[in-house]
Amino acid sequence: MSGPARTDLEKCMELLIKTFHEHAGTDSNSSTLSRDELTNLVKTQLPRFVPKDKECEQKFLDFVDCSGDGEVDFLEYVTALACLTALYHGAFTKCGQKRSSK
Ligand SMILES: [Ca+2]
Repeated sequence: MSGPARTDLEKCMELLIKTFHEHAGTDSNSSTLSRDELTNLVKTQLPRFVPKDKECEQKFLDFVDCSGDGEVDFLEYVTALACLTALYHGAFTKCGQKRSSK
């Protein structure tokens, strides 16, 4: 792609897409993440968000797989990441407020 250099946010978007396809392509269906592929993606790419126990892991997987079909498509993946980013932003902002109020 020509034109101006990619911004950090554009690079971030490309990384989201690349990460999805790298993990979705490890079984016969490369257009969705199976539960195993999603679990592997979270453990390798989002270690801070790995559920603490099997029950939490199941709830997390159910949350990401909105349609409940056992597969996570790209829209479900980016929606879950947007939600996690919002939570992370909230925690990050609270930490910043605590630091600046001292
Ligand atoms: Ca797959």
